[in-house]
Amino acid sequence: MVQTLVFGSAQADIIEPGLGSSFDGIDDLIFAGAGNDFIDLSTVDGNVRANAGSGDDILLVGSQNSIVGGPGNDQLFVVGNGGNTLTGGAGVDQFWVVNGEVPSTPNLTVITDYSLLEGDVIGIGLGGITPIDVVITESQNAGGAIVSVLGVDVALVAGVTAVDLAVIDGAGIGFNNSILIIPNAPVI
Ligand SMILES: [Ca+2]
Ligand SMILES: [Ca+2]
Ligand SMILES: [Ca+2]
Repeated sequence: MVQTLVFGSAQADIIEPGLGSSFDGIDDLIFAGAGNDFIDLSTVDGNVRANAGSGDDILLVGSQNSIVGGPGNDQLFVVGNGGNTLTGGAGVDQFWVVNGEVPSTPNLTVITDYSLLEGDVIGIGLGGITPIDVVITESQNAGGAIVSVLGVDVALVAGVTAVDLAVIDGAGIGFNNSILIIPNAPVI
């Protein structure tokens, strides 16, 4: 259990385990700093924590990790089997909780700060998916809404209720093979 601290620069950085350092990602702590950073932790299944800082960042994450987009319009992608904690921070963030594959067993990725006011978006990217494949229900024991894809619970969206969210087909707005979950129209 060696914890490596990894620091980016004030410019755009590419950070991934094995690149130019001894860090393997597991149990490590990453601060990317300012700039539009790209952090690829898709191969890491184990307690890596990353904060992308300011800038419009892209983060890829495997399983059982915790990532923070920070200020800016960030894109967070879950590539592994789930169980991650995602925090977008200020800005219009995209939380892609399914990318090409639905986990075989429920393994909730928690979105801690989905913001209806900022218009954060939850994405489900999967060939052939249609809006009826995505169901949003009230969480029974944790405050939030559960996102289920093809019958598998994949995400807990903390701090919102199911009726706050709307499911739309992404194809009409340039996201082919994607379902997007966006803030429902406000009740007047
Ligand atoms: Ca940086
Ligand atoms: Ca950021
Ligand atoms: Ca946000």
